[in-house]
Amino acid sequence: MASVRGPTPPSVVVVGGGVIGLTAALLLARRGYAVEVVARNLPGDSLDQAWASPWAGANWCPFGVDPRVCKWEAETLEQLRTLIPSGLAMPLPITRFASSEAGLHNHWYAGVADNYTRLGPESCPPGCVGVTFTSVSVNSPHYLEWLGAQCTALGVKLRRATLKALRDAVRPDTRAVINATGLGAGELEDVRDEFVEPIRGQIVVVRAPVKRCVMDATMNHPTRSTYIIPRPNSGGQVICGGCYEVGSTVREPDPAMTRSILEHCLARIPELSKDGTVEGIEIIRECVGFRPSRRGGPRLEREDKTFGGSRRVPVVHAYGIGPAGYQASWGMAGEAVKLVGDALIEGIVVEAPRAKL
Ligand code: FLA
Repeated sequence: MASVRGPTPPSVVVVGGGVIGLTAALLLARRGYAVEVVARNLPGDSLDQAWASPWAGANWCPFGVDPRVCKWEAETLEQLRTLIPSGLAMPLPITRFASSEAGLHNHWYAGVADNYTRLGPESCPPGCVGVTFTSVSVNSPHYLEWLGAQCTALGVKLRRATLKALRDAVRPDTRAVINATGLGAGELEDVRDEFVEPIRGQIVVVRAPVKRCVMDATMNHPTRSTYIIPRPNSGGQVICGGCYEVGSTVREPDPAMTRSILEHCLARIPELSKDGTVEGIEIIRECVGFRPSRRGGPRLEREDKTFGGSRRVPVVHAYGIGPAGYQASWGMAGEAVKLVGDALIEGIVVEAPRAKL
């Protein structure tokens, strides 16, 4: 991808400090842009339920067959593998169960993930299907801090601000904007995307000697699934989930769901408990986070906007990835950065035609 060198590198503003925004800022900075990230939450902040990224389970396990997302996920797995030697990403044997073949997404990533193996019926819950492969996981708060450090090392400015509109982040020298505001895209006055919606996730963070992942979508329940994801560099923390409640904004964890999550996770990975009982599981905390999703799928497109005055500025919208933020991050951010480059090469920053007096 072209880089932009020169006396005054073009200035690009990234709005949003989650995994997509920070990855886009890093890719822009690596290509020589002058980058400012403007965000309500920044790496290192304590947990805020309005900021999805630090809550994520953050493993790699595709959720569907949208060709765009599959491409982003395949590219991201390649990038995450390069972070294994440093310990930032952890290789993870994963077992995935589904109620039917449809839940295995046409096995599209059989050639992408290492050691992809279909399970026989004897290794699956009755009547279900399954596969195993080698995934990776990251410790999402740590990973965000790593992204932030990589960005600042390349001169990216991280500025904390709560914006009412994208225009509040645009400066006279801003040549392009990346809108990576997640659920914020539904609230920004000059975006107001009505398709943006939260998908509520409740998890229990426990401590246990577990180094394998199970993703079990065989519960015949519209919003529940069972997943166990060990976190690297966390002193043995394991994410136990969970639920996918579309549109729910309930912030408090439901104690009954916590119990149910632990029972289902324990049934899949007995070593979660010191004595085989739910009471023998060392609970660190219960959490509720809101996946930044979008009806119809993620939005990745350029919109040339006039922010007051006459100058039009290319805005690349990059949000709505929902539960796949980390596992699609490098691919999605990379495509957003390419759209910025294309826009600047086209010299889109032109004076709008002046009114004929
Ligand atoms: N991506 C995580 C989530 O959506 C999962 O909670 F891995 F747990 F699925």
